[in-house]
Amino acid sequence: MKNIKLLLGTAIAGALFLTSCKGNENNEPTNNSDISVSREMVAELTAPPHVPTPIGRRKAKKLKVNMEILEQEGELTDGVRYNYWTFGGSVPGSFIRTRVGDEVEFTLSNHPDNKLPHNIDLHAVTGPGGGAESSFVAPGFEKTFSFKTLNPGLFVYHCATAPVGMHIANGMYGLILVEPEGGLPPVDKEYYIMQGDFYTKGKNGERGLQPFDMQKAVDENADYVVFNGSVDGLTGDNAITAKVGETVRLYVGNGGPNLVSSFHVIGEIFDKVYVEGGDLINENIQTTLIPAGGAAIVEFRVDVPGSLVLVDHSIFRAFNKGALGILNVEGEENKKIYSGELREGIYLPEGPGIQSMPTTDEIVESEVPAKSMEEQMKFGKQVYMQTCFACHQGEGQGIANAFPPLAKSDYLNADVDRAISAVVHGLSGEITVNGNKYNSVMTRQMISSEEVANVLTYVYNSWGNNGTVVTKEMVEKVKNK
Ligand code: HEC
Ligand SMILES: [Cu+2]
Repeated sequence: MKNIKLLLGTAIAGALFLTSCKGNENNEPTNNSDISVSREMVAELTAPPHVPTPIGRRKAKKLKVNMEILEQEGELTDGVRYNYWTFGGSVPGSFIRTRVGDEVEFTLSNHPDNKLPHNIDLHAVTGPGGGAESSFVAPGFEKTFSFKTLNPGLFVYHCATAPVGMHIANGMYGLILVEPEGGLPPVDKEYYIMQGDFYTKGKNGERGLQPFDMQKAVDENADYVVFNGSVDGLTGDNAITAKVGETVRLYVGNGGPNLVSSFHVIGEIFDKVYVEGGDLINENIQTTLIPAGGAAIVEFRVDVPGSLVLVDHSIFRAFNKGALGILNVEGEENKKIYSGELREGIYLPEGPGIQSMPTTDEIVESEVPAKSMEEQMKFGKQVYMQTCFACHQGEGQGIANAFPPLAKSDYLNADVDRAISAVVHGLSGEITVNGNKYNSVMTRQMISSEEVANVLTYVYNSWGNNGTVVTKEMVEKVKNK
């Protein structure tokens, strides 16, 4: 009943809107080009997941945007290096925040150390190539062009230098927000997230510096699909945060180059979605589609504490290719809204990070063995955060009645071979850990002997455990039993 009323309300509002539109059919789109600008200011640019200060009530201005292109090596996932091409040194590139009527004076500088010419096509621009033609710039040069923001909304920008797909695949995309007159309604937290697909010569997880693979890109066969430029771009230290009761607004873009995102937050419902980043507001949405080269603004209030999990709900991308992020919500439980423990722990049977391929696939032995205890702890932590974390939790505390603790676990500390076996062969049936019974299944973890040794060494040397050091040889022995 309520819904019908709502629908009717929307229909009536829609009809009104249409008629009012007709009233000024001619001056409606040109309106914003008549907004006069007063004074000049330099735009604040931010790296993801942050966004610049809201526009609020500020008047239209001449807004100077200074963007530097940097080609730089970075980490796509643990041990996997990639030569990123960036707008402003991050993937996605710096967030640009404007309002309708701003006169943007855009200076694009191509760092002298770069190897290639680049340019920028901003979807917020009305003009040839979205600025691409006027901004084409060789290494060691800069170009300035200007445009007026006519349409409010959230827009993608990207490099449009041939081969365009390759420039985008290497990370050359970002978002520009054009706020309406008076600004967007205030919220408590705002974040910047962008999905992208990556194509590497080596297969998923293969270590070393990985060159771009043109054929895989043409075939749309992505090795990685990630948020904010890398597999851990939005997890661990990069996770975003909010407090119970706060309203959260996410500016979500999709750089592609190929894949469309089915953007979803596990454990939340979007109260509002600005569909495709435009004026249309949809309400009570579970998953919103974000096209390659498109964006959406989503808003929700966080009501209960826990870790919300951001995914591309084309779900193998989330669990096997990296399209997974975390929003940590702190605050008081609200049993009226949700009664259980951290619900996403149970929903994520495969773990939050990159998962190895099914058992039919060979386990790739990593080539770079840990050279010291310190390195073993470091590599081990990486494996833990990718593979074990979702079930056994960040501090090894587990989840009551579902996943046993690894912290101070008597089961773990009593028998190292048994612990190795749990990881390499899997574990099922009733076990007792610290006096509590668990009767569940842990599947065989598809990681190399080296990684098993590292992760168990990390576990044994964390959270009050007995300090056992596990070697690759010990793992192989259990494997070959
Ligand atoms: C999909 C969830 C899941 C993942 C991922 C997972 N485990 Fe487990 N783990 C379990 C469950 C469930 C049990 C208990 C199995 C049972 O009831 O027989 C368990 C049991 C264990 C135990 C023995 C019990 C204890 O608490 O000491 C160890 C050790 C262990 N896991 C280590 C790991 C390590 C190391 C990783 C990462 C490489 C990992 N697990 C990944 C679910 C998981
Ligand atoms: Cu480029």
